[in-house]
Amino acid sequence: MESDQLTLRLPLKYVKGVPLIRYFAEALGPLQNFQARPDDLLISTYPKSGTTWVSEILDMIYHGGDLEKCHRAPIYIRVPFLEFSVPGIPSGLESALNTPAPRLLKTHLPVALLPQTLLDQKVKVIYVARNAKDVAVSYYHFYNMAKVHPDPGTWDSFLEKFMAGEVSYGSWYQHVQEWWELSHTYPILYLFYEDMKENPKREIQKILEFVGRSLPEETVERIVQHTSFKEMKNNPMANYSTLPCDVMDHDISAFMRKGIAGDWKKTFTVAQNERFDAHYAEKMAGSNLKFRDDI
Ligand code: PPS
Repeated sequence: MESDQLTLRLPLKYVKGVPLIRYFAEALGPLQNFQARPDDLLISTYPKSGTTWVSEILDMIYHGGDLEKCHRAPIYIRVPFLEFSVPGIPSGLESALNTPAPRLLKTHLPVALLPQTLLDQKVKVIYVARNAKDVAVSYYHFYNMAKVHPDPGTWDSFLEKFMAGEVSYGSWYQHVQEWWELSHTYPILYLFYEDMKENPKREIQKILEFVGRSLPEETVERIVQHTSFKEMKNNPMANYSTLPCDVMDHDISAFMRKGIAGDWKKTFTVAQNERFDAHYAEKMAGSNLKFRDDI
C-alpha cells in the first residue's frame, strides 16, 4: 500500500523556534480547534521514549485487559496522535474526534506548543522519559525508516543535530526538563523507560493508581505479558506495520527495533561518548532530573 500526494524527506519547519516534521507543523493550526475533555488522558513523550509501549499498557488498562478489544485497531487509531498529519491517512485530530470518551491521546509536543485546551481542562498527563543516548540512536534509525523526516545523514552528523536540538521536536534536554518542571504543579505522572524495563509490573501499578483504577493481579500479569517487547513486536496492531511502507519502511529498520536500555553502547564511539557527556553536563546543569543510561 502506498499513500497519495506524500512528499518525502521535506525539511523541518520551525514553529515558535521548535523544528517539526513539515506535515505536523502544518497541523498545529487546525489543532487549535481541538476541544479537550476533563476525562481525556494525555501520553506525552519526546520521540522514541516508550510512547507506544505505555499507550498499549493504557489501552489494556482501559479495556480491563481484554486482548480482543485491544486488537480492534492499530495503536495510532486507538490512541490518537494529536499533531499527526500525513496525506492519505486520517489525521490525529480526526481520529480524536472519532474516539469515544474516555480518550487516550498522544503527543510529542513541547509544553509551549501544546493546545491550551488540554491545560485548561486539567487533562491528566503520563510523561515517559528515556535516557538521551538511547533516544538518539533509536531516533536515528527512525529517521531512516520514516521518510516524513529529513534525511538523517551519517550517524555522526545526526548526533550533532540531536545535541543542537535541530531534529524534529527540538531539544531533548529542554523537553524532558520542562515537562519535569510542570509535573511539580500539574497532574503529571513522570515515568522512565528504564524503570519500565527494570520492573514493568511496578510501573503499571503506578499508572493504575494515577488513573484511579484497580485490576485483579492476574489481569496486571496479562498486561505485563501482552506489552512485552517480544509480544508488541509481533503484534500488527502495535508495531506500525499497518502504515503504508512509504510512511514507515520496516525493511530499513523495524519500528520495534531492539527495545532495550543501554543499546547506545554499540553505536557511540568513545570520542562521541566523551563529547556527548560534556555537552550533557552543561545542558542538564542545575536540574535534579536524573537518568540511567543502562540498567
Ligand atoms: S515514537 O515513534 O516516538 O512514538 O516511538 P516510541 O514508541 O516512543 O519509542 C519507540 C522505542 O520504544 C521501543 N519499544 C519498546 N521497548 C520495550 N518494550 C516495549 N514493549 C516496547 N515497545 C516499543 C521501540 O523498540 C523503540 O526503541 P528502539 O531502541 O529503537 O528499539
